[in-house]
Amino acid sequence: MKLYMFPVAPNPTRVRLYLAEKAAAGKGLGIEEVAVNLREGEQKSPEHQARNPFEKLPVLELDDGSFLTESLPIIEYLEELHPEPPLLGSDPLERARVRELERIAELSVLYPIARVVHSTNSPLGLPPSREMAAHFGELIPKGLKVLDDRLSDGRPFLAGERPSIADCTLAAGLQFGRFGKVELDPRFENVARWDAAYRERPAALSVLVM
Ligand SMILES: N[C@@H](CCC(=O)N[C@@H](CS)C(=O)NCC(=O)O)C(=O)O
Repeated sequence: MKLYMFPVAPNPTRVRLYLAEKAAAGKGLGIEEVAVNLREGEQKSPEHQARNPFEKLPVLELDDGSFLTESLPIIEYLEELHPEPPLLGSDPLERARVRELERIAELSVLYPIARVVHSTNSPLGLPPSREMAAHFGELIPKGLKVLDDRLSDGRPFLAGERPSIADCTLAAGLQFGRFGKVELDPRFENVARWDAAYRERPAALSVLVM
Protein backbone atom coordinates (compact mmCIF):
# COMPACT_ATOMS: atom_id res chain seq x y z
CA MET A 1 0.00 0.00 0.00
CA LYS A 2 1.03 3.61 -0.58
CA LEU A 3 -0.11 6.76 1.16
CA TYR A 4 -0.16 9.92 -0.96
CA MET A 5 0.46 12.82 1.36
CA PHE A 6 2.10 16.22 1.76
CA PRO A 7 3.97 17.29 4.92
CA VAL A 8 2.16 19.81 7.17
CA ALA A 9 -1.15 19.53 5.27
CA PRO A 10 -3.41 18.57 8.17
CA ASN A 11 -5.49 15.75 6.69
CA PRO A 12 -2.58 13.65 5.43
CA THR A 13 -0.75 14.52 8.65
CA ARG A 14 -3.39 12.93 10.86
CA VAL A 15 -3.13 9.68 8.90
CA ARG A 16 0.66 9.85 9.06
CA LEU A 17 0.53 10.37 12.82
CA TYR A 18 -1.75 7.35 13.09
CA LEU A 19 0.81 5.27 11.15
CA ALA A 20 3.67 6.68 13.22
CA GLU A 21 1.89 5.77 16.47
CA LYS A 22 1.61 2.17 15.27
CA ALA A 23 5.26 2.17 14.22
CA ALA A 24 6.41 3.66 17.53
CA ALA A 25 4.59 0.81 19.29
CA GLY A 26 6.54 -1.72 17.21
CA LYS A 27 3.56 -2.45 14.93
CA GLY A 28 4.55 -0.52 11.82
CA LEU A 29 2.34 -1.13 8.79
CA GLY A 30 5.13 -0.66 6.25
CA ILE A 31 3.12 1.72 4.08
CA GLU A 32 5.20 3.76 1.65
CA GLU A 33 4.55 7.51 1.78
CA VAL A 34 4.57 9.39 -1.53
CA ALA A 35 4.50 13.20 -1.57
CA VAL A 36 2.12 15.06 -3.89
CA ASN A 37 3.26 18.67 -3.82
CA LEU A 38 0.14 20.72 -3.06
CA ARG A 39 2.06 23.99 -3.25
CA GLU A 40 2.99 23.21 -6.83
CA GLY A 41 -0.53 22.07 -7.71
CA GLU A 42 0.40 18.42 -8.26
CA GLN A 43 -3.00 17.41 -6.86
CA LYS A 44 -4.55 18.81 -10.07
CA SER A 45 -2.49 16.57 -12.36
CA PRO A 46 -4.34 13.89 -14.35
CA GLU A 47 -2.30 11.32 -12.44
CA HIS A 48 -3.64 12.48 -9.10
CA GLN A 49 -7.16 13.12 -10.42
CA ALA A 50 -7.23 9.42 -11.27
CA ARG A 51 -6.50 8.72 -7.59
CA ASN A 52 -8.98 11.26 -6.28
CA PRO A 53 -11.24 13.33 -8.57
CA PHE A 54 -11.60 15.86 -5.72
CA GLU A 55 -7.86 16.60 -6.07
CA LYS A 56 -7.25 16.15 -2.34
CA LEU A 57 -4.93 14.31 0.00
CA PRO A 58 -4.57 11.86 1.64
CA VAL A 59 -5.16 8.95 -0.71
CA LEU A 60 -4.35 5.36 0.13
CA GLU A 61 -3.43 3.14 -2.80
CA LEU A 62 -4.34 -0.46 -2.08
CA ASP A 63 -2.33 -3.44 -3.25
CA ASP A 64 -4.88 -4.15 -6.01
CA GLY A 65 -4.23 -0.67 -7.44
CA SER A 66 -7.53 0.84 -6.27
CA PHE A 67 -7.71 4.02 -4.18
CA LEU A 68 -9.29 4.94 -0.88
CA THR A 69 -9.86 8.62 -0.10
CA GLU A 70 -10.95 10.48 3.07
CA SER A 71 -8.74 10.40 6.14
CA LEU A 72 -11.14 8.71 8.54
CA PRO A 73 -12.17 5.77 6.31
CA ILE A 74 -8.47 5.26 5.56
CA ILE A 75 -7.68 5.12 9.28
CA GLU A 76 -10.66 2.92 10.07
CA TYR A 77 -9.73 0.48 7.31
CA LEU A 78 -6.13 0.24 8.53
CA GLU A 79 -7.28 -0.12 12.14
CA GLU A 80 -9.51 -3.06 11.21
CA LEU A 81 -6.55 -4.72 9.51
CA HIS A 82 -4.13 -3.86 12.32
CA PRO A 83 -6.05 -3.47 15.58
CA GLU A 84 -2.97 -3.48 17.87
CA PRO A 85 -2.30 -1.26 19.69
CA PRO A 86 -5.84 0.09 19.53
CA LEU A 87 -5.94 3.72 18.43
CA LEU A 88 -9.70 3.76 18.07
CA GLY A 89 -10.69 2.37 21.44
CA SER A 90 -11.17 -1.23 22.44
CA ASP A 91 -14.79 -1.45 23.59
CA PRO A 92 -17.99 0.14 22.29
CA LEU A 93 -18.02 3.08 24.69
CA GLU A 94 -14.31 3.78 24.32
CA ARG A 95 -14.66 3.68 20.53
CA ALA A 96 -17.59 6.08 20.69
CA ARG A 97 -15.59 8.44 22.95
CA VAL A 98 -12.58 8.35 20.66
CA ARG A 99 -14.79 9.06 17.64
CA GLU A 100 -16.59 11.84 19.50
CA LEU A 101 -13.32 13.52 20.44
CA GLU A 102 -11.87 13.02 16.98
CA ARG A 103 -14.91 14.64 15.37
CA ILE A 104 -14.62 17.58 17.77
CA ALA A 105 -10.88 17.88 17.06
CA GLU A 106 -11.50 17.89 13.33
CA LEU A 107 -14.73 19.83 12.91
CA SER A 108 -14.27 22.35 15.73
CA VAL A 109 -10.48 22.85 15.74
CA LEU A 110 -8.63 21.52 12.68
CA TYR A 111 -11.23 22.68 10.16
CA PRO A 112 -11.69 26.25 11.46
CA ILE A 113 -7.90 26.61 11.84
CA ALA A 114 -7.49 25.50 8.21
CA ARG A 115 -10.14 27.99 7.07
CA VAL A 116 -8.40 30.83 8.94
CA VAL A 117 -5.03 29.90 7.44
CA HIS A 118 -6.52 29.66 3.94
CA SER A 119 -8.35 32.97 4.29
CA THR A 120 -5.31 34.88 5.56
CA ASN A 121 -2.20 33.39 3.96
CA SER A 122 -3.19 30.34 1.97
CA PRO A 123 -0.34 28.03 0.98
CA LEU A 124 -2.62 26.96 -1.90
CA GLY A 125 -3.01 30.57 -3.07
CA LEU A 126 -6.70 30.86 -2.13
CA PRO A 127 -8.00 34.45 -2.06
CA PRO A 128 -7.86 36.21 1.33
CA SER A 129 -11.16 36.93 3.07
CA ARG A 130 -11.40 38.98 6.24
CA GLU A 131 -14.99 37.86 6.82
CA MET A 132 -14.09 34.19 6.59
CA ALA A 133 -11.07 34.62 8.85
CA ALA A 134 -13.22 36.40 11.45
CA HIS A 135 -16.02 33.82 11.27
CA PHE A 136 -13.79 30.76 11.61
CA GLY A 137 -11.46 32.51 14.06
CA GLU A 138 -14.38 32.83 16.47
CA LEU A 139 -15.11 29.09 16.27
CA ILE A 140 -11.64 27.88 17.27
CA PRO A 141 -11.84 28.81 21.00
CA LYS A 142 -15.21 27.04 21.27
CA GLY A 143 -13.69 23.77 20.08
CA LEU A 144 -10.57 24.20 22.17
CA LYS A 145 -12.63 24.92 25.29
CA VAL A 146 -14.46 21.59 24.99
CA LEU A 147 -11.17 19.71 24.57
CA ASP A 148 -9.54 21.73 27.36
CA ASP A 149 -12.36 20.74 29.72
CA ARG A 150 -11.94 17.06 28.81
CA LEU A 151 -8.22 17.30 29.60
CA SER A 152 -8.78 19.15 32.88
CA ASP A 153 -8.62 15.92 34.93
CA GLY A 154 -4.91 15.64 34.02
CA ARG A 155 -5.31 12.75 31.55
CA PRO A 156 -2.32 12.43 29.23
CA PHE A 157 -4.37 11.93 26.05
CA LEU A 158 -7.68 13.23 24.81
CA ALA A 159 -9.48 9.94 25.32
CA GLY A 160 -7.70 9.02 28.57
CA GLU A 161 -4.62 6.97 29.29
CA ARG A 162 -3.82 5.87 25.72
CA PRO A 163 -3.17 7.80 22.53
CA SER A 164 -5.93 7.65 19.94
CA ILE A 165 -6.80 9.08 16.56
CA ALA A 166 -8.30 12.07 18.38
CA ASP A 167 -4.77 13.07 19.42
CA CYS A 168 -3.54 12.59 15.85
CA THR A 169 -6.22 14.93 14.49
CA LEU A 170 -5.69 17.60 17.13
CA ALA A 171 -1.89 17.53 16.67
CA ALA A 172 -2.30 17.81 12.88
CA GLY A 173 -4.65 20.78 13.28
CA LEU A 174 -2.44 22.62 15.76
CA GLN A 175 0.63 22.11 13.59
CA PHE A 176 -1.21 23.67 10.63
CA GLY A 177 -2.12 26.56 12.95
CA ARG A 178 1.54 27.10 13.82
CA PHE A 179 2.39 26.98 10.12
CA GLY A 180 -0.24 29.65 9.38
CA LYS A 181 0.51 31.76 12.48
CA VAL A 182 -2.75 30.83 14.20
CA GLU A 183 -1.23 30.43 17.63
CA LEU A 184 -2.77 28.34 20.38
CA ASP A 185 -4.56 30.61 22.86
CA PRO A 186 -2.62 30.23 26.17
CA ARG A 187 -5.94 30.37 28.08
CA PHE A 188 -6.34 26.73 27.17
CA GLU A 189 -3.75 25.51 29.63
CA ASN A 190 -4.74 21.86 29.48
CA VAL A 191 -4.54 21.79 25.70
CA ALA A 192 -1.17 23.55 25.92
CA ARG A 193 0.07 20.90 28.40
CA TRP A 194 -1.24 18.13 26.13
CA ASP A 195 0.33 19.79 23.07
CA ALA A 196 3.78 20.11 24.67
CA ALA A 197 3.70 16.48 25.82
CA TYR A 198 2.27 15.08 22.57
CA ARG A 199 4.91 16.81 20.47
CA GLU A 200 7.63 15.00 22.45
CA ARG A 201 6.27 11.58 21.48
CA PRO A 202 8.41 9.61 19.02
CA ALA A 203 5.44 9.43 16.62
CA ALA A 204 5.04 13.20 16.64
CA LEU A 205 8.78 13.79 16.36
CA SER A 206 8.88 11.62 13.25
CA VAL A 207 6.01 13.41 11.49
CA LEU A 208 5.58 16.97 12.73
CA VAL A 209 8.02 19.48 11.29
CA MET A 210 6.95 22.50 13.30
N1 LIG B 1 -12.35 15.32 3.93
C1 LIG B 1 -11.00 15.11 3.41
C2 LIG B 1 -10.33 16.45 3.30
C3 LIG B 1 -9.07 16.36 2.45
C4 LIG B 1 -8.42 17.71 2.24
O1 LIG B 1 -9.06 18.77 2.32
N2 LIG B 1 -7.10 17.70 1.98
C5 LIG B 1 -6.36 18.91 1.69
C6 LIG B 1 -5.03 18.86 2.44
S1 LIG B 1 -5.25 19.00 4.18
C7 LIG B 1 -6.02 18.96 0.22
O2 LIG B 1 -5.60 17.97 -0.34
N3 LIG B 1 -6.15 20.15 -0.40
C8 LIG B 1 -5.76 20.36 -1.76
C9 LIG B 1 -6.64 21.34 -2.47
O3 LIG B 1 -7.67 21.74 -1.92
O4 LIG B 1 -6.28 21.69 -3.59
C10 LIG B 1 -10.25 14.15 4.35
O5 LIG B 1 -10.65 14.04 5.52
O6 LIG B 1 -9.29 13.49 3.94
